[in-house]
Amino acid sequence: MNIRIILIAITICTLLPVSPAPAREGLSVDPDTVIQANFLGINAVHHGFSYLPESVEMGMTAELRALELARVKESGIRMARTFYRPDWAMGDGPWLRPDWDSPKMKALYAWLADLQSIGVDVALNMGWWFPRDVIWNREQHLPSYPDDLHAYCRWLSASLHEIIQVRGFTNVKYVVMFTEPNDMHGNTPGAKPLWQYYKEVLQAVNQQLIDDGRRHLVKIVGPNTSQAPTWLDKATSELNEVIDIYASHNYNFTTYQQWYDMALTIKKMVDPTGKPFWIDEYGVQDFKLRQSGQYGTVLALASAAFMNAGAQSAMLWILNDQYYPEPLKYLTNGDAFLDGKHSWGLFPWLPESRATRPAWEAFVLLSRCMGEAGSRIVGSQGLGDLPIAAVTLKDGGMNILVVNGAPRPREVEIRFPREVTLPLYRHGYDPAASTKLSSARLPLPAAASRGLAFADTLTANEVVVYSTRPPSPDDPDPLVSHVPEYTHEGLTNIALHKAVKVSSADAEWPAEQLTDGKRLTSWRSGPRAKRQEEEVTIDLGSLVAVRQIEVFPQYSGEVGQKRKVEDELRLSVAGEKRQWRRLTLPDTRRNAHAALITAIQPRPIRYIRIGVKGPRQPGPDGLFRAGLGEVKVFARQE
Ligand SMILES: [Ca+2]
Repeated sequence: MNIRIILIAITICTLLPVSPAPAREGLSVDPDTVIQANFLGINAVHHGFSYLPESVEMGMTAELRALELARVKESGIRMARTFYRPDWAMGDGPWLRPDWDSPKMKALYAWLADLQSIGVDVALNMGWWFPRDVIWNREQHLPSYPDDLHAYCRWLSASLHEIIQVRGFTNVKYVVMFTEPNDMHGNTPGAKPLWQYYKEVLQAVNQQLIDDGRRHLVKIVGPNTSQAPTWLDKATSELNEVIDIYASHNYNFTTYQQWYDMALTIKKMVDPTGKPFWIDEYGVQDFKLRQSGQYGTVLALASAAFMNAGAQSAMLWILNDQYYPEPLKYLTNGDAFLDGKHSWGLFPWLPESRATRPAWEAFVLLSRCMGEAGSRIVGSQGLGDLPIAAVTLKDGGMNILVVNGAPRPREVEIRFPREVTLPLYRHGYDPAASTKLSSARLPLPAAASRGLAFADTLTANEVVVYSTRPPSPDDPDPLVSHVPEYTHEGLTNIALHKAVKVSSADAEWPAEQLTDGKRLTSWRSGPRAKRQEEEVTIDLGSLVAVRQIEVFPQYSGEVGQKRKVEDELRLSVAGEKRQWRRLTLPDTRRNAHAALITAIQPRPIRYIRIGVKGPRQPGPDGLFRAGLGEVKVFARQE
């Protein structure tokens, strides 16, 4: 141990009050050992969905889209990984001619332009499911379509040409070859082994891009396997000519050591190739943890682990809650997918709430400070429950991350093997505090140590970044997140599974389907000789202060067009005495399935009544039926 440090430690100790102080933990940074010379930062999966019809249906507006973009900028990510599939240009047919001006492609371009305007790069997923997305819109390779593979390669190459060369979205720099391809969705031609087909597809893609003179446009990322390191051995030995960046992931770890071991396994397999690797997804499935401040600490432990293992980038699953497009549009499952919305994000679906979740602020701190163009991850030595990670910046500065993984305060001393410019700014995230982020611009107590060490105290589970760089004047605030004005935070659909009375019903389309939480399942009236109004009444069971009502038309398979609501729907509400009061619904909807959303001043409501007329044209049997997909009623959760 350096004598000077001991002397300083003694001096500081003598100044402290005579209470039993916790032992000081010694951590160190070695700025001369480079672990990753081209760190691309702490990034996220953030899908280019905001302009898609599916998002518009669920309440996305120009104003909220601008807010989403402002959040992406504020988050500090430098790269977003997004879902993209052949159907966006080709619709539902099997390898139809691509329409590069389709509504979904236009939506993608608009989103890419937004990200380009704030300097965020994009890793574009070239299909999601493997091998299914090589044989778009069918589950099976059919002998009648022998050309699947080449159709896929042509689509991929043409996509890059159109997006990057024609439209100018040069921020698309990476293509991600499916997600979790080893999980096998769909089948392979002639029941070929899955790996064999994956290898063929990647080789064919590579050749197509070379033949088209487009290989330089992007780096190819693969094999994106779950349960790291499945397939990495095969990929590194058989596809090293094709893959530029290796990627793998896993979920549900909560300690530094677990995340580190996972990342180290990937590193060990990739190292002999000399190529970089990404942790292309990560997160924890525990819904309650994700809603808590503690999740911010878990993300920091993971980030420190990935950095110390030498990952070039890590991508959180997912930046914000998003509604997925077809074919996940109506998906509900036990993993936070509810009627097409995936709630794994650091902030909720914006039309529902403009709040951010507690861990958002930890992520902002990590992403903003720990990665930027030209930054290098350098060596450090910490403890399993007190990890440290450090980056040196282009301008000679340094940012150091220390995470207290223990639920008690810790005193730390951070040491250097040679004199360095010490960090002067301390940015802390305290998962238990009501104001989680704090920024100190004052010299740390250690400034007197002539650049060899500094000391600090971390609160329980605190995440701290020490930085040499003063907060930029361009930053709206030194890392302190702006939680925009409260709107609908904590609202819950209280109509879920509530009783519904209907004027008539088809036995196969019962009233319960109006409040089962899914847009896709509908109530439908009995058949009528003439078009007439049917009535549905939802009983909330007691008076509730309702803030928003959403009415979903029944699913018809119809697409596109804006529609006038006109006399199709009448919405009224009442208290215990059933004195009905009419509410106004939006007079048009963006397309056939768009929700009709009515925000109201909170008022006690027990009954919601909707009068609904079916289509003007009768069904094939000459009879008229009305229907509705779902009614959601939002109030604050008790
Ligand atoms: Ca339903």
